[in-house]
Amino acid sequence: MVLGDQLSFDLAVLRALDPARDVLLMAEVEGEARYVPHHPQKIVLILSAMRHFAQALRERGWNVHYQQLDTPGNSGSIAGELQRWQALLHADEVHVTECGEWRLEQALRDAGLPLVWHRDTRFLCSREAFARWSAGRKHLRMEHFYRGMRKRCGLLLEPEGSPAGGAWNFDGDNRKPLPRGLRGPIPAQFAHDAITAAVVTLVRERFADHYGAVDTFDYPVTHDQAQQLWEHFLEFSLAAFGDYQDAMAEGEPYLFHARISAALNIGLLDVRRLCDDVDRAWREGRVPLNAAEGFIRQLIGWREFVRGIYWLRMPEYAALNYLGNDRSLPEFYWTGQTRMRCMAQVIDQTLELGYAHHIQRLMVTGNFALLAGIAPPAICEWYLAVYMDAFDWVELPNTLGMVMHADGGYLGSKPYCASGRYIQRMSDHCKSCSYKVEHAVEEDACPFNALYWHFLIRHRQLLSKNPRLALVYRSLDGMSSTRRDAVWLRGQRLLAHLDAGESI
Ligand code: FAD
Ligand code: DLZ
Ligand code: SF4
Repeated sequence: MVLGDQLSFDLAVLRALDPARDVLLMAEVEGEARYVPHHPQKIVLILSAMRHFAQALRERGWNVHYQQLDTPGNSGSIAGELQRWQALLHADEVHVTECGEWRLEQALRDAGLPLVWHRDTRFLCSREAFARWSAGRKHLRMEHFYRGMRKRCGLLLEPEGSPAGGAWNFDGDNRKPLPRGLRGPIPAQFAHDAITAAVVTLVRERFADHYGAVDTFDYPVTHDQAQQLWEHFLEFSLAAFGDYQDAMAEGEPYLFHARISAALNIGLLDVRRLCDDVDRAWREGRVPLNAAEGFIRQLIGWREFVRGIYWLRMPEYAALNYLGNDRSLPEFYWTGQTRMRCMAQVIDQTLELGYAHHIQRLMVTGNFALLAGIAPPAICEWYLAVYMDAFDWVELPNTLGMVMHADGGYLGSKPYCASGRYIQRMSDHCKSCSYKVEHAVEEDACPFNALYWHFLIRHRQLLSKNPRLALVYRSLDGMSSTRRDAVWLRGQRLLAHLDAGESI
């Protein structure tokens, strides 16, 4: 079996099997598109990339049984297709590579098939290696994991093994707001060929009930196209990636970000090659160290770290709710209909492109969900549905752990809560917002401000002992009681609007 996010020529099952003897199964199934309401472009990406990959495998001599979504008899689920084909082919063994999602892996284990599992070697740290690394540690910190990975992979090291530039992490240099007038490069775009055009038509007809635009799809669907996207990033964006990694700007969805996560997560790019290219670009003096280090940290640090945590802690991880949140997700997350300019900008581009960069996800839509006390399963479902790159192994720890602090600080040492001031510093959204970022309690006050204080007040018992929040609790305590009551009341009013199903 080759799943829709396993489109790599060096996938473990492909290496283990024999094209002269074995049969490959690839299946488009309704169930994978509907278990959350995936963005229509994400469905287009997976189905089009699967069809291209099947074609490429056949050209390499494989016998591929490819089930299209509308093939008669399609059972609608991966497990169902495997059962059907195992019976039809009288297959003695069914070989599968570790799944990206616990849900699917469990469904396959429960399907009564003669499964032979293969490790997903496309990741640099196996599930077992991560479990060994984490054993005996009370708190898992990305920075410690990352240093080990840098050494193991030999990236950005001086000849004697010390970190290039004398430090492991240059994050402090990577927080610059965008200077006025600077814009990101024109993004690489990929036109629809006949396969993609057919899939777009299919998805438009079948998934009209899902949120998000379909016609704006311009993602790479083959390995060659993904490589072009990557080279475009290396040439035009990587040098500025570090400096403006946290910046946000009106009308600039990508800035200097790579936009490679979707292609990487479905197997069209290889993480080790990406890191080697970036290491080389730095050694050849084409990009500064803070850019190269910042980028490599995301890939061998955060990406591998969150995957490790996912497999270490599933399935109980998904049920954690440290802060006891129970609020439903406001409707405007699906429509962008809110007066908050920053939220509207991120949600609109998400519906249009299936993309938002990390700081938009963390500090705008994520921060709002944290401050407003949204129930973790509701916000996790949203992130899993709307982003092109979203798979449970990477989405869940980022949302539940990093954004919502629902694991009580297992993944990150403090919640990334912030007032409107952070968004004002890192973006130009506040200038065109109908709320005033300088105000906290008035009717026109930025909702992030009162909600920020409301969040800190209502979770004082759980959060005030965190040394990384000591400063903010000191400023809360320094507030006059009249002011504190006023921000609390404004926060209460905003939350009441949300509970009444009203937009703010
Ligand atoms: P760049 O900014 O150019 O970064 C380069 C690469 O680093 C990314 O392509 C990605 O592979 C990796 N990376 C960066 N940050 C992270 C991270 N925190 N975790 C894992 N990998 C990272 N990323 C996903 O791939 N899938 C998701 O479902 C996903 N959900 C997220 C949900 C939330 C709430 C948050 C805060 C972050 C999430 N991320 C997710 C991480 C990050 O936002 C995206 O990887 C990134 O925005 C993708 O865009 P890019 O390729 O332009 O990334
Ligand atoms: C996301 C997705 C979608 C929309 N459709 C399919 C599909 O039709 N067939 C398939 O094999 N995979 C699909 N996928 C990817 C799976 O959801 C993914 O393999 C699991 O989430 C496990 O990572
Ligand atoms: Fe966002 Fe507040 Fe700024 Fe408006 S004023 S854009 S709501 S941070």
